[in-house]
Amino acid sequence: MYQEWWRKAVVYQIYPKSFNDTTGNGVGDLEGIIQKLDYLKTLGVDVIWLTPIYASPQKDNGYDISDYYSIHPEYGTMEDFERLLTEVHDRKMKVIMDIVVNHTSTEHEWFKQSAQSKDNPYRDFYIWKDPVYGLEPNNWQSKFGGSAWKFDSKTDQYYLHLFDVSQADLNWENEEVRNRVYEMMDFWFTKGVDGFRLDVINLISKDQAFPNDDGSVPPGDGRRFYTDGPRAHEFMNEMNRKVFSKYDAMTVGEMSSTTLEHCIQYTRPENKELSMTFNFHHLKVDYPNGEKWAIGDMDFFALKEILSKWQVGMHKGGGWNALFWCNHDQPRVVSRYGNDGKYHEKSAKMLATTIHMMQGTPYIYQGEEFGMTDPKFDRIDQYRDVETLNYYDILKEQGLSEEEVMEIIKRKSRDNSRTPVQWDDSPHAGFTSGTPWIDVASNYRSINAKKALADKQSIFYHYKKLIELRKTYDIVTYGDYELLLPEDPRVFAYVRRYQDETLLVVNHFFAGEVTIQVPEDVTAEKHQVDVLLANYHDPSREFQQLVLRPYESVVYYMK
Ligand code: TEU
Repeated sequence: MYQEWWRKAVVYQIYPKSFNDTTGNGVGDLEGIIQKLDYLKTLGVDVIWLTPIYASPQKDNGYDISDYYSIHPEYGTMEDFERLLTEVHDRKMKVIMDIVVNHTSTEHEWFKQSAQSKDNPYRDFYIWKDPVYGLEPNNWQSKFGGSAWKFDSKTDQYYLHLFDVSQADLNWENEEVRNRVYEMMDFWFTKGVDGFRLDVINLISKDQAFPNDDGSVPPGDGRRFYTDGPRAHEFMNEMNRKVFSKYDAMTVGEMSSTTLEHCIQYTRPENKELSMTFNFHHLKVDYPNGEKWAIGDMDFFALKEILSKWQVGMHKGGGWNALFWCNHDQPRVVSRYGNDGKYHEKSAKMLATTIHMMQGTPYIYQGEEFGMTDPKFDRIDQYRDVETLNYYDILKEQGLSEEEVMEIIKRKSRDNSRTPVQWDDSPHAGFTSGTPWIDVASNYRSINAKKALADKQSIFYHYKKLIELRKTYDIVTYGDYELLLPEDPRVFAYVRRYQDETLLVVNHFFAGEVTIQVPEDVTAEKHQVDVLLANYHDPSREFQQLVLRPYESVVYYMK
């Protein structure tokens, strides 16, 4: 049994820009995080993940880094960061940094040098290609829309950018690039950080033939030539050997469009690569035909099947999951797979239980712990995200009306999760004394942290309890997993088993009432039955035949 500290940890993700502003400039800052550490301690989380706080032109809110060694001035100074680290450590929590090494900002000194001339020593730090018949080197598409290649007339070549045009992909074939990255990671570990969240790290190794993606109908966007690419595991292993293995580090890789097999390889301790991986398959079950920028219903069977496949597969393969519903790129889960109206509180708690009682390390995204919802902005001028603004144009060009486009954006935009944290019911939700960089959601008077803290029945205390259960019961960390009632169209039920203990977790994902029949072998020969957690005050104890109310969720412990 593996005992690394991060297997029992719960992580809290902070998007600094929207967390807490103490200067009145409308943008969150490091001091603002320091002031909320006691709040996080009350919640009970172990690790804080900071999305990028490095110097950046902020075209993609910090995922476009121009200097890995300095703090973005709007957030504070290096001294502020060091103070933050100390304050976190004093409270027996840890900090992981978000590191973006698939690409840098085009304002990074490396890129500026690289763009100077073909014989500049930094030329080979990035991926430059000649035009083919006067056009792009291949048909690969940027994840933010349009071609992944940008022509630079200064040297008559194209550079690759899988994301925004201001985010140029680094050339990982170049050993010098890799060593510079490892050196930079050492710098942060030496400062005292406890690990990294590695942005789109499974995209760093590209097929060096850079083939056109025309093998399928319609043609692909190129991802099959760089996702979990030819040298991805080799690079991860090298990074581990040269950096991570020297520290008691926690590392989580963000894996775009990956597979179970690859994630097992990335995270099996024997392979010496990463601690755990994020994947996104369970967050695409409401994409019609795989299309993000279209509206579809949640496919509940697919949701159960995908999460279960990863639970069973990672456990069997010796890998480790990062568990999450929300992050800064996803709409709020309560608005998406739950109900942000009448059943707001019930469904938020039910969703939390569903994911937190699984095997893996759970992540909570700021505001999720008291049920923040999508803001449902109606006007395009309320949105800030580069991807959203690109797709506004793309969808318009496809002939959709303003109303149709806004309906899609309202449901899909990454800004849904980027509105300021709703701390209280004062102006701007207590986030800032100035004008926030993005509007506060209009429901902040009814949904905010202050109100949640004052009510022992709130969503906040449900999350706190889930964290405590993980600390108290080893089965939550180590138990295996079996999906129950796979054919049930409304209930997500599973069992965890560990030594002589069993957890039965039942989650009703819809309104109305439903009766389920719990298979007899689950309860056979169990003498003690306790309810560990529920979102109604009187959960049924007659659980052979269980009647579940709207969005009802119960965790039973049996021995
Ligand atoms: O995201 C990677 C990624 O592929 C997404 O989740 C992305 O937002 C989605 O494909 C868009 O539809 C990471 C970061 O989390 C994201 O914020 C950055 O914009 C991106 O990398 C580039 O660094």
